[in-house]
Amino acid sequence: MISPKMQDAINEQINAETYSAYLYWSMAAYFESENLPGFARWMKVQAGEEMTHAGKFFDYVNERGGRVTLTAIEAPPTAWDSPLAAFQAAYEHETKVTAMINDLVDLARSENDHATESFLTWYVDEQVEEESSADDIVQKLTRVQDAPGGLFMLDRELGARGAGGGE
Ligand code: OFO
Repeated sequence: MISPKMQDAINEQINAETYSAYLYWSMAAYFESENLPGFARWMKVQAGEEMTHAGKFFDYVNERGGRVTLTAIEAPPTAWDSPLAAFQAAYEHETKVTAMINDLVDLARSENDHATESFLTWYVDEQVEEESSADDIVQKLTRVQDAPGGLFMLDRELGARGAGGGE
């Protein structure tokens, strides 16, 4: 059985992961409004991944005999100054999520909850990928900033996400 403290902390993380999905949906809407459907697709795929992250926590709490409680999701921003600003915000958001996952690991350790510590390993590894994929696009956007047409080429590349074009 999971401790009430650990359960509550994971419930907060379910909220955070759902907020991530909401944030990326909002970024998808922004990219759609900018006529960048490839960027929008990338964000929609990312939002789907975030719901998978929330769902894995949801199932885990239940598996350990805990109780999932859902709380209000904060409204995300709705616009960014540029595609680069949006991806910088995504990268910064992921570094915050990494810190939250690390806090959960610390809590699992202090609770002597080996099962949760082991379960969280997947998220620790996933965050490395989350930060790196957002940062990769920040770097690419920085490079194409002054190149006309570069943004549209990148849009084509990002539009391949989830269509055999890699995650
Ligand atoms: Fe769930 O990894 Fe992003 O936020």
